[in-house]
Amino acid sequence: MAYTVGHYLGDRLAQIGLKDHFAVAGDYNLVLLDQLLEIDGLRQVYCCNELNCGFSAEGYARANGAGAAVVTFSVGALSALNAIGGAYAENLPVILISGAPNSNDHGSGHILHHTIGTPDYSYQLEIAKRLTCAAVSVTSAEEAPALIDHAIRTALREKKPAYIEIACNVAAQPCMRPGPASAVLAEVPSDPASVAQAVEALTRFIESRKKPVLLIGSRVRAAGAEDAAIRLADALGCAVATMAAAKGFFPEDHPGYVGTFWGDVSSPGVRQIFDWSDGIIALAPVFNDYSTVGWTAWPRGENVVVADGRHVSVEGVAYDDIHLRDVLDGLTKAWGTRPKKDTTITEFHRIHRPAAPVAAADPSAPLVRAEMARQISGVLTPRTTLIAETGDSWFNAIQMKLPHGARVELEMQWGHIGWSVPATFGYAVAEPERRIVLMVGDGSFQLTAQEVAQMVRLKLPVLIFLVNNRGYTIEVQIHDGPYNNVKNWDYAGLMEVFNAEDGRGLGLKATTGGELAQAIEKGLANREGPTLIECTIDRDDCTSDLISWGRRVANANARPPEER
Ligand code: TPU
Ligand code: MG
Repeated sequence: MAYTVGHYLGDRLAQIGLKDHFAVAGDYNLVLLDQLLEIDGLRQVYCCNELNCGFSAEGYARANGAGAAVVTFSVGALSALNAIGGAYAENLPVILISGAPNSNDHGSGHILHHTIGTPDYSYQLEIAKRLTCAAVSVTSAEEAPALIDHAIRTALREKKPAYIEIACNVAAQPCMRPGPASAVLAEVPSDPASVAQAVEALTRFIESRKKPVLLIGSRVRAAGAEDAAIRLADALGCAVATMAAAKGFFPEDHPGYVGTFWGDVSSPGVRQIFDWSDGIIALAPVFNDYSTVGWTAWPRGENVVVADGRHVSVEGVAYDDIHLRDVLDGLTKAWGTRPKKDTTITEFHRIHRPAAPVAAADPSAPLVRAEMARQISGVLTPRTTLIAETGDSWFNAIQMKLPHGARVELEMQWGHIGWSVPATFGYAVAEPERRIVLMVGDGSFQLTAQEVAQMVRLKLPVLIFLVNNRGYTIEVQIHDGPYNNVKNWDYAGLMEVFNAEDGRGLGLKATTGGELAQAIEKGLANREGPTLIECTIDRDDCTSDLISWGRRVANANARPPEER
């Protein structure tokens, strides 16, 4: 059997650790899909539409380190590109692979189906260039290896998505075989001089401060610096907080961990410690309007050091070409056995009294948000990943105390409602051994609901908490109007539709605490498919954090144009 361009691509995907790729079929990619099916150890997983396909690959990348989605030209790829924008925003190497017109048609003046009706097919590549770190068009077998490798290598190095389009008549053309995986996996090492000087500068900075704190940002995972941050926290002994979007990126049972720093909606006591601190070391943060609570809590100035994945600046000097983890490990080593900088954790324990556990509600009383959140946090184990959708689900998830090893996935930078359903599907495909729990609002669910059918198809025992509060409550808090009401659905009833003749998904309704507890029990026992529990709560029953945060974000949105 001839070795083909499609085989080359498939083997490279397998070499970088993919066991699955997500796909929606179309005539521009059918031959390519045939080639990919022939790769040992690389499963083809299907999605209902290309937006979901992109988000599934994004969720897969969260669990697995990288993901891939294969779609058809234009009608497919343009939908998937929204999810690719999300992967860019969220720092995830997702490879979008699109079938493309026959190489003979490029530049021929022919008008093809599925295109915008002009003979120039370059528009998709041009759009993809803006949303990826590398975008290539493969129109001959000879150039395929170099182009495919460039896209994959760049995505892995930069932790950003890449785009590969392959002309439909080239996918099955004979091709060279790939060499060792290191050609696409090898990282560019840190510049040792830059690391050494950054470590020196940071050591001086910390020595000169009495009350340092560590702030863990959402890019710390992409930087591969989560473990190095723990080692540094051990060495310094100071207080450590996570930013909202970095929930779960630092162990919450660590002795230095104080909670979420998020301005006015920080965990109790955390804002005070940050206000008191004279040295904030922010590791791979993203300071945007959401994370700064409408620009009301933006750590900056001379008491703040901001370190990014490949760059650190300390007191006006930029240290480039570093890996954050190398700098953190260098700093940990340099700190050695010097006295701990633990004033901030000591003070935190003085001002903060742990709250009493929330008492269970009367099991027959109508379900309220607090009871729902209490019961959901009860299903978290060290092997759980909680995926929380845009909406009050964010705030509920962020307030939960995570057992060691539990993870949370949020999409706070892109914030596409509906992301979580396909992302959960992708995550569950990658991590069948973990307990996967999704918390999603009714409004968000309506965008991408059909992907639950793929969980049914693959018998994934995902636990879905569908919060039916009859609308876009997060938007109600930011700016209300009739556009925030949604048509009610029989969400639990949908499971029958998705099951059809052979599925084992379970759809349950909870209108009281007692019903919710029973539904959770049934859901945990169902290993043959997803369980969707529709939790009915009042339209304005939300966290107080959502209300405070929403008001501040609305204020930031409402700033009048400045006079020039
Ligand atoms: O818990 P809750 O009610 O806040 O969540 P739900 O019901 O999922 O409502 C989410 C409401 C929402 C909207 C409509 N949050 N952000 N948006 C704006 C928005 C619109 N379209 C996309 C693709 N993403 C968005 N974030
Ligand atoms: Mg809602």
